[in-house]
Amino acid sequence: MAPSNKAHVAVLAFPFSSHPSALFFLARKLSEWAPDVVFSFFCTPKTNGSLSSWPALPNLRIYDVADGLPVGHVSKGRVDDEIDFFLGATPGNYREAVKRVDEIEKVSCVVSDAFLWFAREMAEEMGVAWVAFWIAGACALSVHLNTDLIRRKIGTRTEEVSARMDESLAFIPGCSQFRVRDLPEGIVFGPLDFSLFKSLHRMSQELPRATAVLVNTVEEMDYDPVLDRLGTVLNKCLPVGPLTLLAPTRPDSDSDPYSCLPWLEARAHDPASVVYVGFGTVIMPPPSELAALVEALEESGVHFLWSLKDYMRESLPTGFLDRTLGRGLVVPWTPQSRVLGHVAVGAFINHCGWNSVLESIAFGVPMIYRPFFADHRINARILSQVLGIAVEVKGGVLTKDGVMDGLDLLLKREEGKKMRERIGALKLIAKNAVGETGSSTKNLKTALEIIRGSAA
Ligand code: U2F
Repeated sequence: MAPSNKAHVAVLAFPFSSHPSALFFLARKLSEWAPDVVFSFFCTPKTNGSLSSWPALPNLRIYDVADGLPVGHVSKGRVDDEIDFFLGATPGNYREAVKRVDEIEKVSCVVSDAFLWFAREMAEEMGVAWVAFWIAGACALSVHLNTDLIRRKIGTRTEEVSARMDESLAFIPGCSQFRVRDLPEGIVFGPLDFSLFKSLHRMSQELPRATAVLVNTVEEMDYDPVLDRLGTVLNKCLPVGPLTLLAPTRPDSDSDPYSCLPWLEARAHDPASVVYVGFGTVIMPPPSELAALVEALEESGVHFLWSLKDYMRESLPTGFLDRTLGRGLVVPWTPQSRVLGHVAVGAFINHCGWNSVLESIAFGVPMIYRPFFADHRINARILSQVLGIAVEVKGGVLTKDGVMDGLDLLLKREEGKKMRERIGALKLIAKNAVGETGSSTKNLKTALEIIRGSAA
């Protein structure tokens, strides 16, 4: 091992959905701010490959960790299986990879996705600080951190939980607007023995021991009592979002191979008239809901841009694309942030994935949502009950009438105008937070000090 006083940060990413690119961006931001600090980013080969379009930085290195997939594994397209294999390979895969770089240049701090709870043990064994990054919102983090309490109060047996679905979580400070049914799977319902849910439970026990937890939210925007409470449970809670706005350019999501932006430009004369549809990187509505959405888009006569994975395109009814030619564009990938920032876009139909939510806020576009799993229902309640900037599709699932009603509300009615005003105010708050003296910038600088400090 070469003795060195130089700070060397091991960054451990969780390789699924939008997690790795968010942490990679954070690592890049810190690398740019601190050229004297070395950052070693660890993720699976497939994900690392997808990050290769980013320009290289001299102090940011990328290393592979094993993905745990059996040799010759043929993907059935089920992300749960891949997560299972991956978690089966942890923490050994990270330990091995980090040990190799530590032998060459001593690691002085571990930064990890909060999901990777074992980073605490690794950091402790190396005698360095652990800084965790929670990619989602403060309320979702709060309910996870209270997993044991919620289980004690509500139980975990299917019959007892089903009978209490409408009870409030008021026993958690700041969470009175959430009901048991809004909880992410794996806390009191869902397959509690699924490897990811077991990991999240461990995470809830380990996070209070992290030196600091960075949260992808905005101090002035998130639901105050929750952030205050997190500040007492965690050693240090640092809201550093929205990451989207901290990112000047993101080659992974900014490129526009399907010419969405010129298409939107042709609608620039009619501000807030186009609806953008996108359900993130993991889920896709079931076929019946997809069909209802198609009918609503067709019958409403609105202009729409839809990010729809290629394998789902085949499920679109025959003739739909031809019939909506000119007023609809369906593509497998969009530069989402830039789309939401375009003047022509007036509504976003989404699943309440936290990044999509923050991006919509960052660009002032009100939402129609259909939550599916994980933190979606919690996020949904904040958007409608607390912030008043989104509307749930009537009945909670995509139906033709529900979607058409939502579109009418957002694009035409007074209520939609009010939502636009409220989200416009939040847009400014988010923008200020990432300004030179804004709270998120300040918090990220504090995080950097912690990271550097542990080099001493
Ligand atoms: C998981 O959410 P997802 O990754 O499915 O969805 P989002 O959090 O909304 O993030 C999607 C990101 O992918 C980008 C988009 C977002 O940054 O801008 N994107 C794009 O640029 N172009 C496209 O055509 C499609 C997507 C999980 F399901 C949620 O529960 C969590 O809230 C979330 C964060 O943990 O991760």
